[in-house]
Amino acid sequence: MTFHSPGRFTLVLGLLHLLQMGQDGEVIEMASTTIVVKEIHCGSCEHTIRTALGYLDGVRAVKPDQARNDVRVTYDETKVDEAALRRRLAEIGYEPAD
Ligand SMILES: [Cu+2]
Repeated sequence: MTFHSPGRFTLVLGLLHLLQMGQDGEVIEMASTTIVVKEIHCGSCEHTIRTALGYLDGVRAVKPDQARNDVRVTYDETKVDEAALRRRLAEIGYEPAD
């Protein structure tokens, strides 16, 4: 499952924000965050996290990292916020660590 197409990104503003052209040409500001969770055991966990967060409206990209026990998420701040991402992670068994 793919949640974004890197070729569509047109501009990177620092490390935290991206501007992306929407299909009708408007500029959507995307936010990114990295959430540390207590443990990501394996590649199957990574898949579960990608799928569960990817179904939330406004989530564009999910990059779980098993080695670092964290999840990098790129999302549309007008549709979803970090609290909702953290709640979803906890619901599926990956409690945020901080
Ligand atoms: Cu696992």
